[in-house]
Amino acid sequence: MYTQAMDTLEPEPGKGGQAVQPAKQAEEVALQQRFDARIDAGDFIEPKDWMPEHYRKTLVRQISQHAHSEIVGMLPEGNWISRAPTLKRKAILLAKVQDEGGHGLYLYAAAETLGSSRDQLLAALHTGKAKYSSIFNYPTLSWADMGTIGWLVDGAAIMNQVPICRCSYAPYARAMVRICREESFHQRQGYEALLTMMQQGTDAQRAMVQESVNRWWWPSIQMFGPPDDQSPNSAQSMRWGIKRISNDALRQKFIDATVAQAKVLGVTLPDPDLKWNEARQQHDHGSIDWSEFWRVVGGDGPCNRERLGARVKAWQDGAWVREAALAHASKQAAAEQPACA
Ligand code: FAQ
Repeated sequence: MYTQAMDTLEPEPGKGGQAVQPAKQAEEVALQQRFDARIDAGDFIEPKDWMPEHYRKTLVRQISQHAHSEIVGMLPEGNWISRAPTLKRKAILLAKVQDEGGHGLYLYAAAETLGSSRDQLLAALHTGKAKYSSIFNYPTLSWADMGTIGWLVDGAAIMNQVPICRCSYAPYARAMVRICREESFHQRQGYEALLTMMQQGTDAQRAMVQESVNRWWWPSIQMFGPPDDQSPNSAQSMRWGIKRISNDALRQKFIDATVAQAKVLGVTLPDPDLKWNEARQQHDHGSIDWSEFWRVVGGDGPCNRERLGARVKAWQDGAWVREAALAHASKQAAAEQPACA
């Protein structure tokens, strides 16, 4: 009869399995205890440190989904670069979309430190196995959407991402510090673009801004993920210090901050139940359509197929660049080999 322990641990070659197993198990337990103690003490974990397999997998899942969101997130805005109304707005939008590509690269690099290759991560995106943020499956229908994405989508992204600067996995935390600085610029440029249209624009431009806010409000507050009691990953991720603040608490902070900004802008947030609750010192809000959220996450949003199709095409079209880069790298390596006497 095999015990479960004998099933899971290989005996060391040349040694009696029975004697070695307890030693190995004791070592695993000690490593786990040391890891837990470091997490409890607020230490950062580096790539070469021992970590539980589930911690590694959770990080690869979250960081790669985050990276995918950044590069898929380039698509709805990239769509408007050629139609920006002025050279200034075009330059800002170009820089912003380029920044999102850079964020994707930092994040793929952080995920690679956990032992998954870039090709594996991208294959998971292209085959629909890996998720990316629900928000990027909505279409950009007007120029005002460029301002609203900056204000609401980048605003929600910052609210979610600032706590990740203190994530227990150091390479992710370090990437987030740089990313958050740039996201802050993104949020401001969006707000400023909307403010310009609201304060100096025509009635048609003000109506365009309001219509855009009406479409993006609910998807933006869904970005924080499902309610805490329906979030399967939250408890463990909070325990490990990967997530520092819960989905619902971040969503509430975002709503509270955004109401005041909407007042200054002069737009109405499309939720008749949104009001200040004196007792809670927070805003109450209407119920969120979670069935729509899960539909979009499951692949059936307005633009899911188009977004994934664009990413797959970019990967296929770029094959010659990857091949050329690899050929160049191997030529360089050969040239650097010392010549034989
Ligand atoms: N969309 O148990 P939880 C940006 C999935 S970057 C799609 O709560 P978790 C910059 C979740 O993956 C925006 N799927 O999961 C930009 C899980 O499925 P799985 C991206 C979602 O991981 C701006 C399942 O639901 N930001 O915007 C979503 O603990 C403008 C159960 O959920 C990040 O990725 C969603 N919204 O918490 C770019 C930040 N929400 O994997 C261009 C880092 C949940 O078990 C233009 N990520 N799911 O199959 C996080 O903070 C977390 O992963 C959450 C989800 C909070 C997103």
